Amino acid sequence: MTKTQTIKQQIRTEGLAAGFDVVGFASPGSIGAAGERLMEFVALERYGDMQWMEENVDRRADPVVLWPQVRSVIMLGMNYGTGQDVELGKPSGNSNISVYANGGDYHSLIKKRLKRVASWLYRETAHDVKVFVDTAPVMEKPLAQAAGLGWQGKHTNLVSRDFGSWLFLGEIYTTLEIVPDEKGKNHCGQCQSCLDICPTKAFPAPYQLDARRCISYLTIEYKGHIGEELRKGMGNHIFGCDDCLSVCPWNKFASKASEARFSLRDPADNPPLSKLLGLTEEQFLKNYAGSPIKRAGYKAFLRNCLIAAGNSKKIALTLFIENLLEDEADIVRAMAVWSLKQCNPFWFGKLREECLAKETDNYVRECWQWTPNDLEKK
Ligand code: B12
Ligand code: SF4
Ligand code: SF4
Repeated sequence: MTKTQTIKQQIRTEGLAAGFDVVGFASPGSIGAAGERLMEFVALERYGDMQWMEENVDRRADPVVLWPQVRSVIMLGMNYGTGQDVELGKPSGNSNISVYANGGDYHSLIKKRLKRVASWLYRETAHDVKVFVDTAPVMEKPLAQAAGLGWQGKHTNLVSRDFGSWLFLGEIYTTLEIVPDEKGKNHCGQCQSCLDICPTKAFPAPYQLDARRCISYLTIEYKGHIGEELRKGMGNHIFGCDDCLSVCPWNKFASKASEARFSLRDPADNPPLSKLLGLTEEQFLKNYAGSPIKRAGYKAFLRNCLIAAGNSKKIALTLFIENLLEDEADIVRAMAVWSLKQCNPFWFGKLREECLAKETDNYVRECWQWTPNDLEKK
């Protein structure tokens, strides 16, 4: 056994002891065409409002440009599976919240654990280390595939034979030379369930995602008005979306996460929209302190709930929607108007003149437009 193989086994043991479920090793130059594909993604502006994606593209595209001294990348994955089928989005009076938001913020947990492994490695070998998770300019999925953790499926996320779609990724860059693992082989075959299920048609082609149409982007990252053509597909998704992940046949091998902090919330407990639409900002901040849901921000969260309410077409939500017609944020007012039109077109017609007289925002005014047919739709 060579010296690097011994240290490799020790790192794996440390990674598992720190709470990761899988550990693999890649050479920094092993992500092939991924860098060029990232450039294409940026050139086509598929990142939407995530401006940071067009910055540091060179550094993202190649780990060596990010850190010239790096010799190996240690990829670590943490299972966040629920051990049960994940509900798809649908029109409903209850919300649908992504599985990844079932627990506390995974960034801080993973970062803490990465630091534990990295400081051990530094103490053991005196080689430099850097840790990254998610937001750093690192192409985590191609690196994870290069490190043998799985493969990038047609939905673009990493699929694992052992954990299905439910792995969070984090990585340690080091100046230590480590023999890389074998690259993960693609096992998608003829399947294209993830592409077919996407309710907003966010995949222009297999392995490519247009974030601007992805519900995950729309409900978490995007803070503006959501286009009418996308609203129906959002169903009851109010934070993130797992539809393409949950239909993957490889989930049959997935297991429940051992990490209790990933299952603080019962996945079947999707709060009714009536409750969420009535939250004050203070309650929102208190309810979701330490949860990724806070990332959406209060006003965008209300906007998402209003779209879900509109899709439900439930007349019983009228009062909750009406209360938001005079909200100070135009993204909330606009979706309250749209939602009211879906749930109670008669009441929409009644309030229209009075509200239009007070409304100064052009987009919200447009939302108040209607034809007599709108009243007959219900
Ligand atoms: C930006 C981002 C998003 C954006 C864009 C997602 C995307 N697919 O690009 C949005 C907000 C939409 C998003 C959503 C989600 N995200 Co996100 N996101 C990221 C982030 C920060 C960067 C990803 C990136 O660089 N995208 C740019 C594109 C160009 O990269 P790419 O998908 O790898 O593109 C590849 C393909 O297009 C491919 N390709 C193109 N043509 C072809 C042709 C062939 C033949 C092949 C093989 C490949 C191929 O090559 C490109 C390079 O690899 C990463 C963290 C990180 N630093 O990597 C997390 C990350 C990808 N997200 C993650 C998660 C969990 C999610 C969600 C599931 C959350 C949710 N439930 O709502 C959804 C899933 C949506 C989806 N289907 O991708 C996890 C995924 C874990 C995993 N197992 O893969 C990551 C890795 C975070 C983490 N540390 O765990 N996310
Ligand atoms: S997360 Fe939802 S909206 Fe985004 S690509 Fe997957 S199925 Fe489509
Ligand atoms: S659903 Fe099918 S095509 Fe999509 S990632 Fe899973 S195996 Fe691949």
